[in-house]
Amino acid sequence: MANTIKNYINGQYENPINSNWLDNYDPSNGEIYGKTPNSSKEDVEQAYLSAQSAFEQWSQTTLEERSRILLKISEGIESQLDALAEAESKDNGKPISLAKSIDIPRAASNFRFFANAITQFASESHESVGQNAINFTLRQPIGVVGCISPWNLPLYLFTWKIAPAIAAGNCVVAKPSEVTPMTAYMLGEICNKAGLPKGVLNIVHGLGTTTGQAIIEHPNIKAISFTGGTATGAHIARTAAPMFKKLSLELGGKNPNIIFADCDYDAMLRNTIHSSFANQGQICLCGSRIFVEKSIYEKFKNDFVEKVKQLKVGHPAKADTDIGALVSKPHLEKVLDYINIAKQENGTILCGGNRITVNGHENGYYLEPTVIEVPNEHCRVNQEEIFGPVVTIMPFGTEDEVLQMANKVKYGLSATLWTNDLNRTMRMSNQIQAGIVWINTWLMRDLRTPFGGVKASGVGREGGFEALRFFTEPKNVCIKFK
Ligand code: TXE
Repeated sequence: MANTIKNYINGQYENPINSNWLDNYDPSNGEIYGKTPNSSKEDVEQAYLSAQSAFEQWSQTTLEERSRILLKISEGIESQLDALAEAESKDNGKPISLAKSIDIPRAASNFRFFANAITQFASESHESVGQNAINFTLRQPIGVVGCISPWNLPLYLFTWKIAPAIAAGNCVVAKPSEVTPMTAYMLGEICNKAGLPKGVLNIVHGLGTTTGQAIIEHPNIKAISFTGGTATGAHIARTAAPMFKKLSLELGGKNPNIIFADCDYDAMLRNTIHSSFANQGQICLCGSRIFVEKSIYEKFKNDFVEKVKQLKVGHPAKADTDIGALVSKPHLEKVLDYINIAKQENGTILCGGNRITVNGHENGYYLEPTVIEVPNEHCRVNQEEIFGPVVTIMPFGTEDEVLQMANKVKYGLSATLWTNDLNRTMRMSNQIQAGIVWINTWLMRDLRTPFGGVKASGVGREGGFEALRFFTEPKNVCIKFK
């Protein structure tokens, strides 16, 4: 069958040992278009053994050589921009324009960034003055590490973990989401062409409950970097804790987008469309709770809804599509359930709210972009992560009031503020419970910055030297001299 995905172990493509396969769906038309291994414990063990045997040599490879190989992988991704973007769009349902302009270029940037970062990574030294001693810190690779990624930004998030892990000298057992395995599959060949030694990266495909579970339970996989749902993150933490694994958990969000009357209105409106509906709203950073200062609430509501209605929902491969298909049928059903919950909670659907069909692709998972005016901040659609093209809006009176509402959720990933009052930006940035605060912008990323959340949005930070610190163990060495 065409589009058969295989595991990538020790530099080779392999079928799953138990010949267990999953169907791979095309969200744009609901059809099965390929198959993916549902790898067992035995496959994960093969991947682990391959990583383990590559570790000694890879961890001793010079930084210059590691950096050179990572740059080659980055170039390999860039040289296959069109093919990778096409595959990502088909697998995930996202518009091809987005895959081409954001997802795949960012996957290349991840490798380029960590190729450079590792050459600048330094460790501390402490002179024990008056005691004739000096302390310094070795930052040593951990060994074999596990990287598990989700379906919303498939290659983008997969490489965001793998690149720092191997740059720091580790060997990796990685699992992409079983819902979007295609570009991770293609990465294996790119790594071979770039000269990545066999076994440094091993990619196993399959369900979270089988393949993922085998990775997190493996006694010798010493660190897990995970991005996905909060419930899965809690399960991973419970499983890994008795084995004292190092964990980086990047989980869900329910991020506030707070709009004050003094903001640059046009820039805010443009960006708010984007922060609400980019990637069909399936980004953990989307500003899914919109709070608007009372004095401009009615104007914003009218202007925003009018603009949302203009967004074009269409086949992901079409160049003029703004909103493609949701990733899977169960996910579409989950999002539709939340729209029903909103109605039961006396929310007002200002626009959207329905599944729609796209001509010629009647079984695709398409949903209208949806704006819900909520009666209060406590309702479920304002508290729980929906992760689809659905936002809530409500007015607020004062800065204190909106701060309280913004912080009154279990999540704390990101927040966006629209205001030109510098004092207010400082006051609110200090008090808002989030790992990232954007002022007058959204999802502006500098890969050197710490990335992650607080509360139920996760533990640890990715990005820049934070990622290199996560993927290394610090060791203090103290030298006494005479
Ligand atoms: O994610 P899962 P799901 C949120 C979003 C979404 C919800 C559930 O709200 O609706 O999570 O999505 C692997 N051991 N986010 O169910 O299951 C799984 O195979 C090891 C936010 O699709 O968390 C996949 O590779 N691994 C998020 C990865 O975990 C396991 C992005 C993520 O899947 C596992 C995606 C297990 N027991 C969803 N169970 C974000 N933070 O951006 C699953 N997995």
